[in-house]
Amino acid sequence: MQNGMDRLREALRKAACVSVLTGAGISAESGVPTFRGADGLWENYNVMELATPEAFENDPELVWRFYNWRRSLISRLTFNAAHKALAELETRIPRFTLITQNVDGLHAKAGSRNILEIHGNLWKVRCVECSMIVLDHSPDMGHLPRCSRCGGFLRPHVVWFGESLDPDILQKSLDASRSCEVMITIGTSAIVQPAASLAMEARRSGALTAEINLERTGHSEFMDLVLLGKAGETVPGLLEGWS
Ligand code: BV8
Ligand code: ZN
Repeated sequence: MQNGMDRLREALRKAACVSVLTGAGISAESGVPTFRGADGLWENYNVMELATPEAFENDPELVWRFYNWRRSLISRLTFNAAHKALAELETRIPRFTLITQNVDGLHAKAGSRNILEIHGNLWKVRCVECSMIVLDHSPDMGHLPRCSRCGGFLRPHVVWFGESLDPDILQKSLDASRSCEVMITIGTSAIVQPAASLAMEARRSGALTAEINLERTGHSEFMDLVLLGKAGETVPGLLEGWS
């Protein structure tokens, strides 16, 4: 009986179209705190209460303290072997789409190209007045950064809870989930919607679905393959013996 890793390796070598959905777990070994792990709290705030438009409305300085804390932390971190292996995998698959829930920018740093950042990007800020988007890698944006064009407040260009995803990016993610032969989810608790529904879309469209995670999730029972282990070890293993 072939084990899960062998079945997934074989499917990847034959596939013309592969989609991958990543979550906070793929960045955990880089030192980026996950949302629901023990380190999911910041200064005894619940992240879920800070990553909302209401929190920004009520106390923009507190929300900026939270995001500046994440920016300065992540600015000192780098991608890990799992990010690197996905960038390598992309070069070997004719049509490869990386859909990420993460806003840390580590996939691009590792060399991935076709990335759909469905929850935005921590290194982009957006003006609440004129909607200008600026890429800014400064670790700390200050307590109430302003737009250089119109003086409006700047906010992190990320999708907060209760906000809709960019419709174009969401459509591309759905298309990539429905058209792939293999869909792999890596390091996601499969709780946040609509991201979590993408793997089910792939399954409904007949793709081979695989989950890579430290532990089983609410999706495990629906996946064809469940590979339990650290992303930093399991994902590079997909390339083994594939010259
Ligand atoms: C929307 C950006 C329409 C911000 C993020 C009730 C039921 C169902 C849905 C809802 C509901 N009420 C509200 C909703 C919708 C809500 C939602 O899904 N809520 C959840 C909590 C139930 N969704 C939304 O609001 C979305 N918008 O639906 O729009 C709409 C419009 C108006 C009103 C209603 C609806 C927007 C969601 C986007 C939120 N923004 N990020 C920021 O980052 O600051 S989500 C945030 O959580 C991150 O992006 C993160 O990636 C994401 C999901 O978490 P995971 O990535 O899965 O990470 P997590 O910590 O949970 O799990 C880590 C996993 O890794 C674990 O399984 C662990 O075992 C594993 N792991 C750890 N280490 C490793 C590992 N695996 C392998 N190796 C390791 N080393
Ligand atoms: Zn502006």
